[in-house]
Amino acid sequence: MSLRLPLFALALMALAPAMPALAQHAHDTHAPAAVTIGNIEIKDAFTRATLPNAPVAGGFMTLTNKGSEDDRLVSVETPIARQGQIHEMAMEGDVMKMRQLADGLLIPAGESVELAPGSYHLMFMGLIGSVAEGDAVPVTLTFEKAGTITIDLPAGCSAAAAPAHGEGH
Ligand SMILES: [Cu+2]
Repeated sequence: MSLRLPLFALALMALAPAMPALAQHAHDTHAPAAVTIGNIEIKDAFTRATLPNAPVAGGFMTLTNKGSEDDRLVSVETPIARQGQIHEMAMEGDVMKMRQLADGLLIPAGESVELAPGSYHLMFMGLIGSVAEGDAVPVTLTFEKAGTITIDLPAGCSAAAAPAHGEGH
């Protein structure tokens, strides 16, 4: 018992932020609505189902820096792809293109940065297999100051199908 107690306490601490979400959505993926590492809060993370043989998938979420110092998302990794990148959308001439943020994504102190379709996003390059709706895709995010955390991105319907659903994402 004396050995089990600390483990149990640790497990409780790890689960605590997820509990409200689990209570409401006990039937689906274990993705809590928000998780926190250091001063960074990660909210509403999701990915999308891919079509068969799609080379890439995207990752989306809202990152809020609750600290008084700027932080930076510097890298992203996932077992479903050979490489994770951080992308922005930018105008090149009169064409909107995405490009990699080589220095990562700045998350200014006290501000939120939204990663969303058509804006900043995570890009999983060289997909290994495909992502099906309902999958939970583990993604490891590393912040310059807040450190490293692995979260599950629940996979919604594919981009191609999204407009028909009439949802925000
Ligand atoms: Cu991209």
